[in-house]
Amino acid sequence: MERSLVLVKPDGVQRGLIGEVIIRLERRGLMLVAAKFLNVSQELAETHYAIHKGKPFYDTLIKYITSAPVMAMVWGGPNAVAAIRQTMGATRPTEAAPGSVRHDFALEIGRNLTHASDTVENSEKEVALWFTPSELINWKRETDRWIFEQN
Ligand code: DAT
Ligand code: MG
Repeated sequence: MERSLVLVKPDGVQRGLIGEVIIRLERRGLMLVAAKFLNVSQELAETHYAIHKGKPFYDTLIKYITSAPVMAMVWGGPNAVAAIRQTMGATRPTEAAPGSVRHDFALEIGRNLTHASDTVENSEKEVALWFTPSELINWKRETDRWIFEQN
């Protein structure tokens, strides 16, 4: 099953939007695979955002993600990476599709509420960075056959 790391970043937690993010992913039919609430260490933040090192927004991005707790989750399902990116919306909230989380709840790129893996390759790396194998729950839902064409 394809999986994606999803973070409700500090602004989403502070604004009480953890439930809003979860309800949208649940309603879409995606499956929760893992979840934990944590303060992000400097080291984890730097590894997670290593691809952005050297960019003008890098330092403020690291400060933002380490500034307060985040809700880290793994969600799975068919085409989970693309589906979740779509549900979250484009990086810049003013370019995010109406109905997406970033459109509906955010205004600024530096306060865009969530993170979701951008490719299947990166999703596997991110899942392994944030969670141990034993934290990933492999389970079946009674409704799977009504949501997944193949299961
Ligand atoms: P995404 O979070 O949609 O995967 P990204 O990986 O390109 O976006 O960037 C990571 C985060 O960095 C993004 O959520 C917000 C911030 N960011 C990206 N581009 C930025 C920019 N041009 N100015 C300020 N912050 C930016
Ligand atoms: Mg990204």
